[in-house]
Amino acid sequence: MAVERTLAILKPDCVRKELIGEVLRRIQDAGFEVCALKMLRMSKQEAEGFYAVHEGKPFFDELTDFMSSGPCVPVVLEKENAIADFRELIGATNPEDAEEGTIRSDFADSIGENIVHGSDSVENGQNEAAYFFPEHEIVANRG
Ligand code: FUP
Repeated sequence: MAVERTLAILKPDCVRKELIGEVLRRIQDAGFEVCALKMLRMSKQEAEGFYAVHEGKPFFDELTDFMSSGPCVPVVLEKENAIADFRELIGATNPEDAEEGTIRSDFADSIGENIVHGSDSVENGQNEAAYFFPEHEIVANRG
């Protein structure tokens, strides 16, 4: 299986609930390699850019308000089969539908405030990582 890159974002609710350490622990325990991370607060405009694919949807304004409401922690992760494995680890978008034991099932309050983002394709994993990090800040330690 190929090593893939995914972008996780520990969202503002994750930071507010003081769950950064807990969520990163779960991610590392699941075998993901942390290749870049930082804390920042997105402007409304940056959040709109990140979620441009959802522009025009009824939840777009609320989503981008929430994502710019406080600091978040973007994290570049690598692992074999990272895209699918990470989405399995975090669970369904709506925590009510998320499998027991997943991060969203355990920690998220609602579909809008669901603790963590994960890329949904290999192409988006690359593009979303580049939204936050220049390539020279993404460091893999394998081998
Ligand atoms: P996911 O890939 O699981 O993060 O989900 P989507 O890309 O479909 O949605 C991105 C974000 O939009 C979700 F994390 C939360 C928000 N959203 C809503 O608030 N309501 C919806 O009905 C769908 C998504």
